[in-house]
Amino acid sequence: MLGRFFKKPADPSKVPPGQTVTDRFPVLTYGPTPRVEKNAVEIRVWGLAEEARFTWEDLMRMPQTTHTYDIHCVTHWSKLDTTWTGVSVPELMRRVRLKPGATHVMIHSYGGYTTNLALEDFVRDLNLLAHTFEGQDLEVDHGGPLRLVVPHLYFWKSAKWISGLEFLDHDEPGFWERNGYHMRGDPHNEERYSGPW
Ligand SMILES: Nc1nc2c(c(=O)[nH]1)N[C@H]1C(S)=C(S)[C@@H](COP(=O)(O)O)O[C@H]1N2
Ligand SMILES: [Mo]
Repeated sequence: MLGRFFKKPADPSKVPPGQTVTDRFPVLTYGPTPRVEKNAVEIRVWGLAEEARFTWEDLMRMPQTTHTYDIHCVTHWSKLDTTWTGVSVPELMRRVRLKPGATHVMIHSYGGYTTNLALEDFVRDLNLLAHTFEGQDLEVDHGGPLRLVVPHLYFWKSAKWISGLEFLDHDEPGFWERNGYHMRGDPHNEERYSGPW
């Protein structure tokens, strides 16, 4: 039987439609890779929240969480059972004072990448500001020292080299969303692209 050639047969109910499971970890970066030292990493908060800055040290002092889950790229690969460690978004958000009316967040990255999320997609226990992948420092190509991981949406929402959170009272497209990707990006509904094209 073919099955015995696969180390770890994928449970098809876990794999969203149109996705193929890979054991590799492709790098998908638009433009140059920014290099930021750990002790230079800061998360700036502005918009509909009291302005704040969280340094690398601040983040390391927060409780750290490890999760294992699947990631799904809009270019049709999925990787199962990836293990990430970092600060959970709700843990960070306990230290952020939102202003009335905030409904969305624009995630900003070193290098200028942006991506938008509704607060209910952002503030979830499984979402991490991750610095560790499979027990090792996150490689710079994969977003090290610090990236967002939002496993329930396509992986372009998981901004690498995260640098800022801009809270908004409306939804706005980020980099890929302005270039035709879906505003939300739920892989189980195949929310890959938006618009009539
Ligand atoms: N800052 C930044 N974050 C980014 C990207 C990027 O180009 N720049 N690419 C996104 C896309 S399209 C994907 S699929 C994932 C890829 O992450 P990986 O390179 O670790 O596989 O990162 C996302 N986060
Ligand atoms: Mo992607």
